[in-house]
Amino acid sequence: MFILKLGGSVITKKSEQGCFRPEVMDNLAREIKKANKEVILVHGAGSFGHILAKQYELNKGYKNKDQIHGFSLTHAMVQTLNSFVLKSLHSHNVSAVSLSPHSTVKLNDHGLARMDYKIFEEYLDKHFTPVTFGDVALDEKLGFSICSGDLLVMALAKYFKPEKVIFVMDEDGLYTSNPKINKDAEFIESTTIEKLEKLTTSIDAHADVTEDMGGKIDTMKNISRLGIDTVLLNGNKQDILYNVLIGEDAKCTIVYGGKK
Ligand code: IP8
Repeated sequence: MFILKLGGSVITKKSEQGCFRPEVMDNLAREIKKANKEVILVHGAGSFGHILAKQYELNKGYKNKDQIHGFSLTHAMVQTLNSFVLKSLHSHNVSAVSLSPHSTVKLNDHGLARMDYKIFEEYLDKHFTPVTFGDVALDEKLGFSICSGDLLVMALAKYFKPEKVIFVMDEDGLYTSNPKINKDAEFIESTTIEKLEKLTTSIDAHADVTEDMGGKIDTMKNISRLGIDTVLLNGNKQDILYNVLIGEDAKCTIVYGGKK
């Protein structure tokens, strides 16, 4: 089985609040259906979640009453994005079911305190495709905070030990430096986490409330420590996801799990 994270920067236009990219999502849904693999899908919040979460400083936890409203607005926005994602999956005959983190996950000081894995298992057993997403969630220490899609990916990878974790992004993968500003940046086809430690790179110029490239590299390191391979690929390009899912060659970066 595979765990796929559909990055918010691919399925939404990150600079424009609440702007979904249906044609990109439709392509990804078509490729997921065509590959016919067992998958758990996690999607980011993109411009449906990050702009409001930043405005209300939700990741700092409960500080003032206004944030309560901000929390519910942010949740409504990411739920809306999730319904767009589901609609696209359904129109491509993927039997997706939504598992919303704000009601199935409890955080503690940004970390995961509880998660209902059994419900994912049960839906998988019945041949559904579970879909979860970056959301706001209750936090035992902070009152509430942000539950990022990457946190969910990490927890699900630990529990389900998938064949691969795939991050679908708006870049081909990793470069030795930021390709947007450095023309000498070299593409990395495969690497290990030890080599990755030495690299400084930037995949996305937009700063999120939950992650930057440093955060993404930390997630990959943790997945690698589980002995699981991580793939980073471009969701804007046709058939890359499909080829990776069926084990064909495609332009992407593989971070090998464990020591290879
Ligand atoms: O886009 C963040 O999830 P991510 C969730 O996966 C919110 O980091 C509400 C900003």
